[in-house]
Amino acid sequence: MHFQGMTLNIPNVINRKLIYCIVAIVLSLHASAQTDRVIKIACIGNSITYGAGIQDRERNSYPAQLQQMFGKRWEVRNFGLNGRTLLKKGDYPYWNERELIEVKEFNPNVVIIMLGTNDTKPWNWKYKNEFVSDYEKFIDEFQKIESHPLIYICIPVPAFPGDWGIRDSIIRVDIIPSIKQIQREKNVSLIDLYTPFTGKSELFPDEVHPNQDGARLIAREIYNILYQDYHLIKSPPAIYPIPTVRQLEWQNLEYYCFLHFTTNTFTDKEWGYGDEPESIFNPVEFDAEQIVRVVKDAGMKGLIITAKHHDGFCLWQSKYTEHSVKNSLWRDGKGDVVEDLSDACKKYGLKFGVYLSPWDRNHRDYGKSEYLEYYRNQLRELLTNYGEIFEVWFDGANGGDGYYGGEHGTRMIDRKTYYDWKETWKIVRELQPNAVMFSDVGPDIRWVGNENGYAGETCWSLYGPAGKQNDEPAPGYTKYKEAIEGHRDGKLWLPAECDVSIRPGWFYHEREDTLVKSAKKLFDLYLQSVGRNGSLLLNIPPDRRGRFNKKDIKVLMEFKKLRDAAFASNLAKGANVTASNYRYNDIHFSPDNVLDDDKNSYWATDDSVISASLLIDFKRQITVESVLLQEYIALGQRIESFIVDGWDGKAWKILSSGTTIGHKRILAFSEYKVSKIRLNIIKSKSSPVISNVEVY
Ligand code: FUL
Repeated sequence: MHFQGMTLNIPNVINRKLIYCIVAIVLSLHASAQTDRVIKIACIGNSITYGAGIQDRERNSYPAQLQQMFGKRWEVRNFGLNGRTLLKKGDYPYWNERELIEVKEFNPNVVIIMLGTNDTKPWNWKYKNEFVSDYEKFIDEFQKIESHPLIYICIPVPAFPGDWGIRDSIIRVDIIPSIKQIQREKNVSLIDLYTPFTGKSELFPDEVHPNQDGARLIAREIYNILYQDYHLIKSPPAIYPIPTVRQLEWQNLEYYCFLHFTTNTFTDKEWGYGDEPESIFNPVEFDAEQIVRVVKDAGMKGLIITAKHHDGFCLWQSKYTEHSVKNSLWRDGKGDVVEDLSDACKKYGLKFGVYLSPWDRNHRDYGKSEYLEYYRNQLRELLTNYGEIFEVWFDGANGGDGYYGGEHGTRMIDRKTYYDWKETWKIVRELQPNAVMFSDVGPDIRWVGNENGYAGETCWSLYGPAGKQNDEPAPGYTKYKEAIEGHRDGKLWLPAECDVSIRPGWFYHEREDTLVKSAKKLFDLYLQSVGRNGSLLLNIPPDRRGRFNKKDIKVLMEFKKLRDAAFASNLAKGANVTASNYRYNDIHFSPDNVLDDDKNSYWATDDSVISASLLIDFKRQITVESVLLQEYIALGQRIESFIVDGWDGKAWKILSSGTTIGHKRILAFSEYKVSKIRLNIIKSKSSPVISNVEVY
């Protein structure tokens, strides 16, 4: 036995050491294989990328020089093709080339697109209206690739007068703004190759193609950006659809104000018929600053005014109708509610938005095609004359009885076709490219499907609205009940906005002074909207004086206090945080990132890890009653099931659980005493990416 023991023992020690050694080697190989993974860059472009006119282009084209700068841990491949256009209808569209397939087969981590120069030729640029949509579709081609590459689009280098038909003026006036628009729309990265070449015509011997030194300048610019973005390149692939930049900016607002104010305030109605005399609108004490100050003090980030409700009365000096403040008694017909509010918002640093009811019960042309022109003209006025607009609100209530210029009657419209929404939306994009548009079908944010201010416990920002008969949807014509949860596999990124009034009605009615919602009720709604990946659009109707009623103000401030108290001090600050896995063991993706104040840093796991846990150790006992979680949604919404549990000194106890997280999830529960909290991600569409965890 003794001998046996000896013989067993010696090899055991050796074995163990050997195993440790092997494990260590394997782990380090594994880690370095992950960190040293070759990063593949596909350079897509025309002759400028190809390196036309450059001596020894195999070594001196910009992709070749980029390769030299990066060295062998990167593989840069030149997919440049002479004369190619981005436009599908151009003379030599890149679209038709085998290279497009080859790029996909290459499975790049980075795609750099520099196209557009050949599109400026007159015979190509006659299709300029298709440039943006073709470019966006072109980007879609690469977003579909398995490797989910990070996509960079380039503002092309300048062209100096030459006889190729290429026009620098078009690059400047049309291509540059279009590319900037596309960048925001598709949330891809931008590389400006135009500016670095200003005044450097000597680098363009034939006036269009940069020489070897020019190619070096391009490579250097790209290198600097990619080098800075190195961790981005290694970041988790996006899971589509993802938000646009404007949607991301909107999502951060979370809580903002709706103002329902018009002749209804004076007639005591909710829906004016459209025959109200203009004179009736007379808010003698109207004070935009009083309103905006309250909104600001209440912690809201913006305000949306019913510039025109269904009755058609316009709160601004529209030149297209007489049915407006212009003919009211208020300020001798010189007042402009929209202007005063937008000025006050500017002064107090709030965002400003407009509601323009498509249905107009006053207008004689409503229901006819002429009305569309009227509606769009009004939209143009609002989007041109009142500074920056953050949101345009398109209502779904459409058609019915009304005054209609004295003709009285019922006018029904086909909600699917009448408004030709796509054309109307273009006006908003053109005049206020940063504004989000709200409706039952987006295109930027969706109605949550109820007017009670809450989203579903499961709430995806992904949504694919369907028409009532499963046909083409339209505002006022959707299976709106599905909007409360959205769709896990929805085709569009359309986050939910939860609208609700502080009173039963949207407009002010004295009889509702006793029916103002309590601060506690508003707090619950906050948890059920903002705390469930939506936003809270809270309506507070000014009264007949044109001011907020003191009852509403009181509740708003109490509600603010409740929020401030509930989220006063984040107990997770200074705690120790670890995770079951983090990406490449690279600090850029380490669990600490959930506790810093940077919402753009995050904890992410390796691609293959889709269930993982995060442990927060407070190193002392704390009393906890809510946990706030945020996904880094710029890379898509991923998590579909999770549990939060707490260590009470003896065992793990489930504190709460949920399905989706998205931009923000707040879990409120009864008090627990714990020393550790664990977030267990049970199921995720792809590797989880968490940007923030707070504990209260
Ligand atoms: C609805 C309208 O009919 C209501 O009057 C209110 O404006 C609400 C916010 O939207 O569809």
